[in-house]
Amino acid sequence: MKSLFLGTTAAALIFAGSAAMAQTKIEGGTDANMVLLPKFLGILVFDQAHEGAQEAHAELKNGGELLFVGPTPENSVAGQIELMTTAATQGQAAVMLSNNAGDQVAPAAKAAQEAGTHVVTWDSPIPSGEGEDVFVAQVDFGSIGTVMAEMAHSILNGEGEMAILSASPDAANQNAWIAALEEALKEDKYQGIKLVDTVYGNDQSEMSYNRALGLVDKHPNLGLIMSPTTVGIQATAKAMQDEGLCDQIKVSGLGLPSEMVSYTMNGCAPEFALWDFRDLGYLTYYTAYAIATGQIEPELGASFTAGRMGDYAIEEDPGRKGAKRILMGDFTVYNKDNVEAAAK
Ligand code: RAM
Repeated sequence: MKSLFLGTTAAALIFAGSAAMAQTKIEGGTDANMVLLPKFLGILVFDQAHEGAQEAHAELKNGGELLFVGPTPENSVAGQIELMTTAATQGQAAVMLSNNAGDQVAPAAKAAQEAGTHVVTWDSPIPSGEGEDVFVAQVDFGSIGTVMAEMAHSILNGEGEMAILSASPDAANQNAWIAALEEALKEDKYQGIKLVDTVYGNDQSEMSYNRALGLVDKHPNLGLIMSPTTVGIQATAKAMQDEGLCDQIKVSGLGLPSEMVSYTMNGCAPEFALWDFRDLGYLTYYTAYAIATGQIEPELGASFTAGRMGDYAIEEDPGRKGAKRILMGDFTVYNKDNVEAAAK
């Protein structure tokens, strides 16, 4: 009896082990036309994601086309919806979308899926998850709230007024991160930090610059502007520097080291965070290609090896009920000790 019991347990363990290791190695060589669709063209981090996608495209010897198309900044919502519809009409195998259109893009994304075009989101998901095969999440969205709360705490020494300068009001990623920050700020540790305002610069430099100055006028006791966008944080830091305000109002959020290095070294933006957009483009391409070529199903538990980046699995998205994500990983916090090396 005893040996039978052990035998069954051992068999179960072996079975569980082999199931956990069942990674699909993605084979290249099948043609699939794919579209990388950022929020809009002209943002450096999206060009970096494109480079990562191009790397994967070459590595997988995809004889199909990789298109990089996006709307103009002023027409982002309508433009994204139109490009999604066009991709479906063209019979593209997959669209990789960084969503700047909230749930307004969902009907077009659903129609694309019904026409046989897979929709993989990255950077910014479709909030409802409708019309989306899976979301490639750069980092855990909840943890961004904690990281921003921590940076605010260390910059303000635990006490002071903070305002948020975001991207566009329809940007699903920034909206989720702001909600996560507000949640994190409820902790006792952060009770000295007062969030006084949230404004939107639409990921456009000049508008962000002006909105940052608007915050300064409106809030005489402001100590920090937290900007969870690479465009917003750079424009805000420039505005504070141009006005000679860096001693009074600090800047933090999500930024690109090469764009932020001078503001970190001169003290305007002592700390900020980000992840690697090239890796995000590479992993997104692998995911979309694996799905579009039928090598994995976009279902919970599907797991695969994404080239140089290793193993990933589709899991439930803790932030969006019923939606699925692949979690890329962690991000880096930059300060004067590491920003110069990262900016190279
Ligand atoms: C901007 C975009 C992008 C976001 C980064 C942090 O470049 O809004 O979607 O991920 O900031």
